[in-house]
Amino acid sequence: MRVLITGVDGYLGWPLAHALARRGHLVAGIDALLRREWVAEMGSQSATPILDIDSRLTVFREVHGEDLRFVPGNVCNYDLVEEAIRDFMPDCVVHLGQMPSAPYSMIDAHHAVFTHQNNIVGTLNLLFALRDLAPNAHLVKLGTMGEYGTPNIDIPEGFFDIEYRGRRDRLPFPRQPNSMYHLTKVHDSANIHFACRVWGLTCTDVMQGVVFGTRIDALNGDDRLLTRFDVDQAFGTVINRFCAQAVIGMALSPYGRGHQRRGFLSLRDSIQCLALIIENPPDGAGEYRILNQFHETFDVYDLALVVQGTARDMGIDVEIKTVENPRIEAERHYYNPDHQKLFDLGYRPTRTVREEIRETLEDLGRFAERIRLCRGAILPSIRWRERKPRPSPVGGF
Ligand code: USQ
Repeated sequence: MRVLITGVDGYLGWPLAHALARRGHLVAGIDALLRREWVAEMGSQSATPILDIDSRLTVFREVHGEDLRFVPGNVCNYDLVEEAIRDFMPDCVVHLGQMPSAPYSMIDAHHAVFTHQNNIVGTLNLLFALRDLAPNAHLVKLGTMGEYGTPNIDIPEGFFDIEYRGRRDRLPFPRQPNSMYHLTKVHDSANIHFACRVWGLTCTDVMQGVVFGTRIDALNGDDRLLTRFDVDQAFGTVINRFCAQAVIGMALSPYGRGHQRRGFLSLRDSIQCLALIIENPPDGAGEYRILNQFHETFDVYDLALVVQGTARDMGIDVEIKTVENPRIEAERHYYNPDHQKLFDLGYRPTRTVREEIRETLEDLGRFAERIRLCRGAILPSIRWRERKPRPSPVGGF
């Protein structure tokens, strides 16, 4: 299969490219390398030492005997998207090329507007280019479980049956996201649904939970293939941040009461699921398929306890200290989302969360010095209701 990955330089994009090449697919990628700049703007760097993009491409060829066809540039540039699709004629486009951080989108008006423009325009460009040039290609779009928010009822996979004033219908489940970033994904979902209904495009919108971990098997323990691993307040996700805090002896930081519940899956399982989705497109043209992609749900404080216990088994003693919650979110709530469709496609979780946390701690131990350099970027200063106390212009805005 010919697979085009937008955001191929990112946390998910880079390992996905390797995994797909190993499964015999031909891979192309687009990236503007903005993630590297955003993390630097937060005063941080990837805890894992990652190669620059030219070296990455050279190593890719060496490992797979095949080029990763790389287009440097931004999916917000329509001409670039059109040319990439015309040149490569993908069977599948995996759209990961977005700004993925809730806190970054909440810094101030500039960052919120930038996030909306960047994420929504990029998706629109892809939808139009697919309509006009490759209408039979399958778009796999990375959405987020955060689109749904935390309603006090079960969460289905995208749609639910509803009876209202004596009439019945199957409708999109309500979305109540908790950040400007998560809102962009909601707007994307509406645009993608429209493109399926009106233009007959075939899309899978992946409501992914919080991803964590350092490894996938296709990286084979070769450090040149490592994917990035962020630990700062904006781009580090919660388990990754707890693991990074543990290896430098910094207290783990659940926000508020710490009983926020989310769906989690390891990097390795995220890649496994994306590969399954790519290789098993929806049956019919015009289908808009939504999958909830996570392994297990956890309470943030319980995760801190798992990281603390696992670290202790490895001889690292670390405290847990809750910090004032910088976000506006429910800190104790009902949370019961469905996630059956991926299991029906063949998803088999590879490790328990505890095993995966142990491997992450082992891997990060080697990079403790790099994490120490980011120490000042770890605790939260971006608040949902106040402007961050420093003017911060966004690249390209
Ligand atoms: N949290 C803490 N302590 C920390 C960091 C986070 O308690 O040090 C809490 C947050 O308040 C939140 C939960 O952990 O309740 C998850 O936060 P997160 O930063 O790990 O994840 P989130 O902001 O929700 O975003 C991440 C990815 C995003 C993806 C999303 C999936 O950055 O791209 O869309 O996970 S989900 O959370 O299911 O919406």
